[in-house]
Amino acid sequence: MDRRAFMKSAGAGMLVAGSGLAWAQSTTRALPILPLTDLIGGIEDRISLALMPSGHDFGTGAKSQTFGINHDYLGPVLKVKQGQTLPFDVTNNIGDTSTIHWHGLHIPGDVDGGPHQEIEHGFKWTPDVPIVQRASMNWFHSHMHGKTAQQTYKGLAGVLLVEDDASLSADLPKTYGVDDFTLILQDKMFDAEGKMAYELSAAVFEDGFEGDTLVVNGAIAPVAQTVPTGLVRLRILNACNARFLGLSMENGPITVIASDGGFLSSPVDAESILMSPGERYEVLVDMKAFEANALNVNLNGNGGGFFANLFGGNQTTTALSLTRSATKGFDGAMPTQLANLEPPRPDEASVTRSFQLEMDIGADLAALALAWDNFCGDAGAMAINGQPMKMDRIDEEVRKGDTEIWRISVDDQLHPFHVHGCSFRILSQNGRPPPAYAAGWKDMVHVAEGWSEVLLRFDYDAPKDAPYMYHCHILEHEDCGMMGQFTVS
Ligand SMILES: [Cu+2]
Repeated sequence: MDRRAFMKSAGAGMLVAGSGLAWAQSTTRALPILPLTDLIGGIEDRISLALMPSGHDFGTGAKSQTFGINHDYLGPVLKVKQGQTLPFDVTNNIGDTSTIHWHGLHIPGDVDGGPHQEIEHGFKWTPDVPIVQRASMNWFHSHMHGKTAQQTYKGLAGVLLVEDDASLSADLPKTYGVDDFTLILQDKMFDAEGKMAYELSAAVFEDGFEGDTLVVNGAIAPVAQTVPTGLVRLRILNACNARFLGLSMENGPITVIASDGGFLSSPVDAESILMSPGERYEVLVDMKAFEANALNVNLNGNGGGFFANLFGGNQTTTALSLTRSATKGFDGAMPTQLANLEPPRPDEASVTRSFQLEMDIGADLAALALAWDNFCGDAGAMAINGQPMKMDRIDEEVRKGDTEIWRISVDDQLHPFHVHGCSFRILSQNGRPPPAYAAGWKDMVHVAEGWSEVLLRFDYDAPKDAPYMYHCHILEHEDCGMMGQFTVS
């Protein structure tokens, strides 16, 4: 084993051996339905999002110290419509500076909520966010440079569902909490008292922080829900800091209807799907076909290491079990056509850029872990194209309206790459065509051996003082400097 393979294995081993597997899987809890703020009918007041410290019981019987947005852990599900402008009042009372980034939205840099739109403790940020894009599942989370991992893990995240005329009239399940569910999947570590834990070490910097316990909407899995007989829609977000999740159904294939940026052209049946941190997929479950079904999650979607396998790390966990009731629900059939999705046109690209993600640029990660209070500081331990993220350096300048190809490569393990300000199409993922479920609109791409290529276009301004970001979505890597900045004009 080389050094990195050993670090990876040792890290996984410590996590599994030193932890509370006992918290998991012993009880089935009810699926928490995240509170919905439905703004489809119109927006009368400013939309308040209050970031605050709180306490939350994930199901261990103990209250963990958390952050929440209007709630004790995570935020509301906001449902909005294409054409609206969202007047946000984001107030920060967490005791530290933060930001809220709208992940997936096609919006100008000055309202994007990246590291340059800091909200100091006790202050309010009031962006007017235009919703221009098609129906899609987006989310919002802390993007505070150096502290994104810690703040998002503690609960600064929520979901933003964009609908449009087509999605609102589509023959799909859309009764929230009845046949249409939003699921936020996360992995957590709990200490012996059942309190959520987060600690950085050299190994954690290498892999990103991985917990051993799957949590769904803030409750330890498995969770259960009774549903009507008919089609059921699951809108799923992987909000883990670092874990790739392998998703499958207990019975039958997993049927994917939408990816990060919108509907696929038609439903795609897969045996399993691999979901990186930051990715969203929408899935339909046919509850006429089976009396009961379950969404299963392999916590080692990216394979795990030697110790992970040794300690039973390659386990598949039930995330959500569904039982049908006698109630008649959404009566439509499985759709055959969802959207008009043209094949990507790489011949339209006028610029190609290359990005090399780098884990090891010589920093002492163990010293870094000791130096800070469980965040990455500004030490620049990781890089893209040899440069760790610097707030005052612009790395790329993009011309508005140009179509470009971005080619991303890595020096070792699997990383999820995210670009702000657009949705893109994947031309190749690790040198191969993307799986059919990832061939539609995306803002995340997996990068391992070989390279991945995406086709993108930026239509909004991002000036020097409010640039967009591109970065690894393993949050500890991002915090450590695996991020760059670009302007659009
Ligand atoms: Cu990474």
